[in-house]
Amino acid sequence: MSRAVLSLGSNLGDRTAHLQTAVRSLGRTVRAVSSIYRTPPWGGVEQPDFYNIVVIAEDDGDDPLAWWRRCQALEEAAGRVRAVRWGPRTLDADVVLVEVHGHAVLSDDPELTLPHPRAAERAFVLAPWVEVDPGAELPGAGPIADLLDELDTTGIARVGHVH
Ligand code: PH2
Ligand code: MG
Ligand code: MG
Repeated sequence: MSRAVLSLGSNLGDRTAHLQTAVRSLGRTVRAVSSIYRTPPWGGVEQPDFYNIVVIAEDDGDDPLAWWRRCQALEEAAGRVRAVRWGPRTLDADVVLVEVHGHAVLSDDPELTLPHPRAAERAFVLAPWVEVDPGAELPGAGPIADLLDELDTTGIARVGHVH
């Protein structure tokens, strides 16, 4: 049994539709979906605003890499092209945290580092995550609500829902 916190983002094409399709593809694993947040681009590349959500999902397996493979498949299905690091994309699907049998997985596997090494610095991850799991903690960093308090949330706004 494993539980994953996934961060999905889109800033090319129909951003809502890309998020919607991804959530549908996750199907019966989905336990919670945040509102859609419009977020200014993080990371220094000039590009359109992102739409971001956080999804909490569960499955019966205990392989954290299964979540990474699912995320890769979602990006491929959205026709993602890898051009610029931290640049524009139809869909980015990141695994933020995985718990197996209730315990957070810590991993420095270069393919899937867990928890996500930059989650604590990213209001576009923490704001939607706090909405769906306000008491959550990021191992090694602390309660996500406290982490979010430390960040600049200027320009972040809830703009809708995935249906
Ligand atoms: N994803 C990035 C780079 N910058 N900025 C926002 N606001 N949202 C994202 O999802 C995002 C980003 C690359 O993963
Ligand atoms: Mg990302
Ligand atoms: Mg990614």
